[in-house]
Amino acid sequence: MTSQSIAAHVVASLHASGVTDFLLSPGSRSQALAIAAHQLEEAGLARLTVRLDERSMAFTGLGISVASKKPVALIVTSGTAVANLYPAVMEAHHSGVPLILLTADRPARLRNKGANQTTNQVGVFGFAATSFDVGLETSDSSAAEIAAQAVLTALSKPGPVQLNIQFDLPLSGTKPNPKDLVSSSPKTQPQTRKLIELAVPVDNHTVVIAGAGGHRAREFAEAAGLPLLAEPSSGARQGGNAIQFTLEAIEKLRESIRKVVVFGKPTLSRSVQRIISESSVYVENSFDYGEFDPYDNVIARGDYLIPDGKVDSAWLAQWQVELEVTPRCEFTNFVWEHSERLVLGASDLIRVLDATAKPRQLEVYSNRGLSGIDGTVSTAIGVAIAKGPTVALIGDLTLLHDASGLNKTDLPEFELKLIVGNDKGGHIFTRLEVANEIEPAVFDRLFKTAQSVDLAKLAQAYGWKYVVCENLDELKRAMTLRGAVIIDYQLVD
Ligand SMILES: Cc1ncc(C[n+]2csc(CCOP(=O)(O)OP(=O)(O)O)c2C)c(N)n1
Ligand SMILES: [Mg+2]
Repeated sequence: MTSQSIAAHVVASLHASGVTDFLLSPGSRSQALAIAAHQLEEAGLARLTVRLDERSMAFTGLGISVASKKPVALIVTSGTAVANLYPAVMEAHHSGVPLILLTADRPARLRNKGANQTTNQVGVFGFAATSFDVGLETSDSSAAEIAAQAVLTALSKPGPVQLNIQFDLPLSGTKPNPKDLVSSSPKTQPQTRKLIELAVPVDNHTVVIAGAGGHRAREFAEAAGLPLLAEPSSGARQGGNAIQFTLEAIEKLRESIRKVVVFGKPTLSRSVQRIISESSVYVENSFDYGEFDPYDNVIARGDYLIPDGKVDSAWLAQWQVELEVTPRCEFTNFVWEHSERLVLGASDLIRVLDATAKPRQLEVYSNRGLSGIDGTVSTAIGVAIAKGPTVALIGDLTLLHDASGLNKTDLPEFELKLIVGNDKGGHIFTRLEVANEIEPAVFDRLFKTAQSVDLAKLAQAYGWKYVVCENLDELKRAMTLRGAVIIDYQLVD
């Protein structure tokens, strides 16, 4: 049981259980895992993506996993490197993304003794990741079994699983090669779930709501003839039942809404939360996003909802309202209508789309597990690596928060347009009550945090193409650029 044989057996076992993407941030303690993952890639059995910053690396892995719908393994060295996985691990826990966290560790005998780069890594992610500790005494075959179990756990929950592996000197070698171990590795497959159906009585006071993960809502709404309020990231804002001007329509019809049928996890608007809190609620269980009952008013839930009846078309017709659109809305709708694969940042722009986007068929991703503005650039890079040409629509602070995610060193070629709605600070906060309660200068300092970073230089430093746009014609031209592009769209209200 050398470091290298443990690493090779773990990597081979992960592959046998369906992991084909490995991501790595360089380090010493993790060298055996790095070598094993590289050998698997050399054999044509996996893709290895290397990124310096563990936080960016983890979000890139999250993007790859969400887009490829497969478990992904992340390799890091010991110490603070492990903690840098935390934001992506929390997001993955709350959105059901199967990440396998391979955290290299010192031997357990060195814990709590002042040894360099040594801490208590086991279980460091708390509730957000199931944890296994692979000690020095673990045999190669047991390590392979634990790795297979880790994938099974990650897929069954679904969510992140930590495989903490202790390594002693010598830390690496070149044998065995994991490609020779794959066929003899244990194979696991999650059991298929038995779905419990639930028939939901529907009437002309019922609406269907789709939050993140709620793509099944479209099918239900169309079968029932009901209006569909689908968040842009739900994958259900499509077809004839999906409402375009959602918030305006809710305003008009609030009094008539008595029952809501919820798919996924809605998070974007207070209006939708209000109708959920004031109605009888039926929920389709989301295995990715978990429990949804924030107002303790769910009447019934099932794994697969089917409508009991069909409502006459007059109710749906009432939801077709018109609204005069603002420049912000024209900008977001332009992007929505000119993208086939879209990553949405968590802030104001996704909410503008929620209120106004025209239903259409496209692939949408957004970190709505915890709605962080961290890691969005890296998540989008992951989606682009996994699936091909991608557009991301993000705010200026969201770009800066993950500026180190722009580092393309060692990444494979990818095609990503980062469209930055640049309003110089956090526009979203102008919608909060606090905006009217404190002095404008204090508001600007505590919330808006107007940035004056030179994005052209930032792009140049990291080797991205850069173009600034003042209007939609310029944006249209910028959309024809290829490769890694930052489009700095000047948003003035
Ligand atoms: C990691 C993290 N920190 C802080 C927040 C709180 N937050 C939400 S939106 C936002 C500002 C976003 O500004 P920007 O990206 O420019 O988008 P805009 O609202 O201006 O479109 C902040 C700080 C968060 N969601 N996630
Ligand atoms: Mg902004």
